[in-house]
Amino acid sequence: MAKIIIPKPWEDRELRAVDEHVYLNRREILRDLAVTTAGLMAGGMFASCTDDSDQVDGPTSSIGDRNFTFPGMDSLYPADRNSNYDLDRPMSDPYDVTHYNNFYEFIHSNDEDIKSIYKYVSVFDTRDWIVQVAGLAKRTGTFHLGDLIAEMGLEERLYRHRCVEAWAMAVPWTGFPFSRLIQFLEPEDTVTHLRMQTMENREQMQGIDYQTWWPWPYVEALRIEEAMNELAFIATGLFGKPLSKQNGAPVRLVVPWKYGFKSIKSIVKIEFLDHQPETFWNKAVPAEYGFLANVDPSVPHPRWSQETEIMIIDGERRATQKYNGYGALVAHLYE
Ligand SMILES: Nc1nc2c(c(=O)[nH]1)N[C@H]1C(S)=C(S)[C@@H](COP(=O)(O)O)O[C@H]1N2
Ligand SMILES: [Mo]
Repeated sequence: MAKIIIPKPWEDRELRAVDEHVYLNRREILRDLAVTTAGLMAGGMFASCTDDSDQVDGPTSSIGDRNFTFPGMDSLYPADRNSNYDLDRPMSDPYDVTHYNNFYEFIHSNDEDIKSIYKYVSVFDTRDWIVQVAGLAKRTGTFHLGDLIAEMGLEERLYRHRCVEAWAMAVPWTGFPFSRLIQFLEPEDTVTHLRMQTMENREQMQGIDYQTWWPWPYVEALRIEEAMNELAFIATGLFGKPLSKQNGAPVRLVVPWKYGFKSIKSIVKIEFLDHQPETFWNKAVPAEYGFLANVDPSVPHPRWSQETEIMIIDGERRATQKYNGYGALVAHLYE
């Protein structure tokens, strides 16, 4: 967010568009992983990462490194695809989606950029994940994420992703509609906003101590009507498997009509409010990151145009679409 990083064309990898069904071909993924894992092992970065090649048929086989689990989780992945949410572009390559990330909690040196976050997440402990629910709702308290997932059920959706820094992807998320969770928690009529907060663990997230100038913890918020919109999605999985840590394991928000920074990762707290709360980027740099942050080609970022976006998959530039192409579903929220 603080700096714009224009992706260079990949030099070390074959440029190829991935057909939307290719990721289900586990042999293909395994081939990609073998290369990745070998590189990581050689660099000694994933000291705690075991060779998972013998588990490749189960959802615990790794696109990235993860450890969240609960009884029965394996049977939930891959979830059935909800075909109401289709793409106008090829799905991004699993390698790109798990190696080109924004997760500031894990950036701990000036030299690091978003292409190296995956190297620093292995210490992130996502076992026994608890989500705290607070504020103006009937069901508040602490919930085991596994219990919530079992209660909500899972489906897969293909969504476009557009970072405020102008890079874009197309990602198959697994999860459930935010509205289903909100209804389950029974908010009071006076609720106007939902506030969400990321894990703040200074030992595991070295970026927090390194970047002392940011207002930790990472916080985002939506208006209640936005959170209830059918597109707002709580993701627990990616490419038919549980989320990898660098993508916000074990549970994150996905709001594809807004710039990526609204889609908060690794959520530990959800709060129902009757006012608009402060949010991380809006508080840190209000002139650059608005509260709503709806994708809009006609509103430039103060330091760059938003008229086009760059597909990470191949470096292709495309015209940015208002509401990231989801206007038919969300434009009425802003009339
Ligand atoms: N907690 C937290 N959530 C976050 C971020 C972050 O730095 N910390 N980065 C955001 C930004 S700017 C983007 S573009 C997306 C990136 O998600 P991805 O890495 O899964 O593509 O996560 C968003 N959620
Ligand atoms: Mo972003």
